[in-house]
Amino acid sequence: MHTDYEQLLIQQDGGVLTIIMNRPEVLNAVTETMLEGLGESLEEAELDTSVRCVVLTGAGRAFGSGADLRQFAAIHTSNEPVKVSEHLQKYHRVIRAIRAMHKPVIAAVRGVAAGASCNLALACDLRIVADDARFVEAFARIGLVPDAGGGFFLARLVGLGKALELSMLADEIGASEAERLGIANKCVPVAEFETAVQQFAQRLAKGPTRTYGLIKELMNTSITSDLETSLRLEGELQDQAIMSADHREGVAAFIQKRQAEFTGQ
Ligand code: T3D
Repeated sequence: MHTDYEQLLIQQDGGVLTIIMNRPEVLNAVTETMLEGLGESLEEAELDTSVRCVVLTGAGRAFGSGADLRQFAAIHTSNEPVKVSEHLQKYHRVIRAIRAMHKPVIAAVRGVAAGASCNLALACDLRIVADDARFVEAFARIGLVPDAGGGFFLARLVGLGKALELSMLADEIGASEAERLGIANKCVPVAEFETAVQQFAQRLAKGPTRTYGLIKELMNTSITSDLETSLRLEGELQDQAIMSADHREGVAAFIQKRQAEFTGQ
């Protein structure tokens, strides 16, 4: 893995690759440089067979404060029309890489996750949060619509009514509310956060990785398809899963009354 990025720290421990957004002085506000690094490192992680789980997190006291508003302010000093949709392609590359990755991607959220940073967390497969975590769809506070995938993932995670409320009022929700709404999969005390994230990620990294990729494909497809499509796809994917070494290992471990040792194949 290439680990030399200007605004990211990349660490690998066994099968767990941790990508840390690293601008703690501005609560990891997102820039083009950061997005390019995220896109590139996530695409590399997909190809690297030694990586079996990815953790996305922020350096310091926050996950991320959304788009860098100082860069926005600089854009608005000129009266030229701003075509932000082209710039958003950089977020979309990151979101596609997360969703298409054939291995689990966890957002580890401590402190605030605002605006585009909040929505990058929502695009991940699972979210483990510290009890000081705060989520805020901050866009409407500055007259913007939710971007960075928020229009897709938020409504699917919390339902349409709640998604509209969170987007229009742009109020913060805390960790326990995020857990109640299904945004957070697991909430832990801040003092235990780093250990809990690593335990959670290492557990996933020792799982049947190839099957996890198929599970992602099934669930990704289910949110935009009908029953018949999903039933057909589950058959196709199960044909692949049943031929995997990890399926054979899982059955053998059950019969031999021992813990399964998955290789990810
Ligand atoms: O890129 C695109 O075109 C796509 C569009 C994306 C749109 C968005 O993401 S819109 C949402 C943008 N984000 C926001 O509106 C959030 C702005 N920040 C805040 O409201 C607050 O900072 C927080 C609620 C996130 C955290 O509050 P708090 O009190 O914990 O921290 P703070 O003191 O406000 O922030 C600490 C420092 O980070 C501070 O710098 P200073 O004064 O110590 O030098 C603050 O200015 C800086 N900071 C925080 N957020 C941003 C930021 N600097 C640049 N951009 C930010 N988004």
